[in-house]
Amino acid sequence: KTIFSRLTARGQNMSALSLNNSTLSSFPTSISVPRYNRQSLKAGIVHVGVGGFHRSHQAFYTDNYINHTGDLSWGICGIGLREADRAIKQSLEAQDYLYSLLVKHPNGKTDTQIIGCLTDFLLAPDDPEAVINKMAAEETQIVSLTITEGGYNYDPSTGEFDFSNPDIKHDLANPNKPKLIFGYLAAALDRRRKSGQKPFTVQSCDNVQHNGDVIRKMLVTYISSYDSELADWVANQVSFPNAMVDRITPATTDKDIALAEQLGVIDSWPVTCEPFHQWVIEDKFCQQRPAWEKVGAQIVNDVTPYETMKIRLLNASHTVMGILGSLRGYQTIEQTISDPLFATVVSNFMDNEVTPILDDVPGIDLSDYKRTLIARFANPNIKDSLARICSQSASKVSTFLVPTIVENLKIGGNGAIANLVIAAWCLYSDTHSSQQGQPLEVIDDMAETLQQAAHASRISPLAFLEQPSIFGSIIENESFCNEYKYYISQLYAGVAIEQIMEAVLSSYKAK
Ligand code: CS2
Repeated sequence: KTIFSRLTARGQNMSALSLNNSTLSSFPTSISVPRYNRQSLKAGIVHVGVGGFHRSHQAFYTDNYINHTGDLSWGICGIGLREADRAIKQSLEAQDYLYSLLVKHPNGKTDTQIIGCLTDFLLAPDDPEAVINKMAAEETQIVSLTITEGGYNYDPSTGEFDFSNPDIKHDLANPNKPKLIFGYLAAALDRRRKSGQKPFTVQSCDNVQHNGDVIRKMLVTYISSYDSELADWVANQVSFPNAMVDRITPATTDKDIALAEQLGVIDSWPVTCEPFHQWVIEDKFCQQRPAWEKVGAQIVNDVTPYETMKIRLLNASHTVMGILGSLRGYQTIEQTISDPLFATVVSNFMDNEVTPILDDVPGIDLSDYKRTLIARFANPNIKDSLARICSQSASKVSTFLVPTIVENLKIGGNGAIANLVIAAWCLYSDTHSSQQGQPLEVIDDMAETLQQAAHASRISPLAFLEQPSIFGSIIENESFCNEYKYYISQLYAGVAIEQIMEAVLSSYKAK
């Protein structure tokens, strides 16, 4: 949606104030505002990908940090790499880079916090040079990323960098006008090295297992293809901390814009989120960093057990509910988890398919963690749409779910629910509709390829699995395939997803 259609959504509050520097001091005390001098902020952080999640998570932590310490060196300059980011640029620009965060509690209460730590926004397609300069600037100490699971450009079946991507070919041929993150980081780091400056830390905030290690490997591979000296310098001098990030952040709707106004803020793009938030960061920064631990982040030596737990329990359960719930005709996570059958399937998935393959997580009781997850999913005030959850499922399924399936196959563990989800995703990708025939909004860069592969299942039931970039080699596992074929035949025969779920649960009980 463009900012212009957003501005047409209005609430009913005559005393609501527009959001900009001049109104900041006039908000009522029910709305918290930055307590620091925004004009003196320096942008120590350049952040790529200013979506809702960045605004509810890293920017929220950073704003709290600045409020708490008065340290003004950690403003954030936002970067959008795609033309589609123009709308958020326009919205922020018109509001002096301020926005409101609406924290929605299960009891219906909403807290409003105006976040002030964004200082600027650059749209890369308008001026790639300005983006490279900004990253290369002395004051930039961290370049952080939320570029989504797909943005890391690796082939999940091999874990290797995908040089066949046409945008990568473009960027290698046009190093000063790149499209993707690798070209920007490479150009900026090259300038820093040549001018004798220290590099910045590259800090990933995506739901990718070992996100720091992955971005490091991809970037170094990319640069090695044309400049081995720079590649060595990056490998040795730049740090790439791994991190686990967590806060459920639904897509902003017109209702949220109206709600912000009712609460007193006229904001063309507020962000809504749940109260829960967690950030576990490895302390590997080649330059300074904000002491985010002062406002609740956990700094650890090894983030692996936390990120595995979070991705495989939270994100994967989201995918389970997203796909099964969509076929059933549900619209939101909360609606899906309120159906006892779906709640039971999700708990069984977590307990029987994921928990057995998780390592111990220091300081975390997994049963509590799972109970909290169910409560978070059920927050009636958070309307997290299944369309958001199912968007870019190709990269989500391969990141969140396939590793669990593969590990269970290795140890002979349970995998019936994950298997059913893959079969259900095939039907979903084929028909783009619920089982009752309501059309589903499918947002996936791979939608067409998925649809073709899914459609072929009508003749050759395993066709959908013949996509190694998503499923690796699970098609070679006979017992997986036999079970999968059964689900495919049921689904294509029109058997209701609830009935198949019931059957899976009773087979669990029988075991
Ligand atoms: C979701 C995540 O997009 C998804 O599939 O699972 O956006 C999830 O809400 C966040 O990772 C929560 O931290």
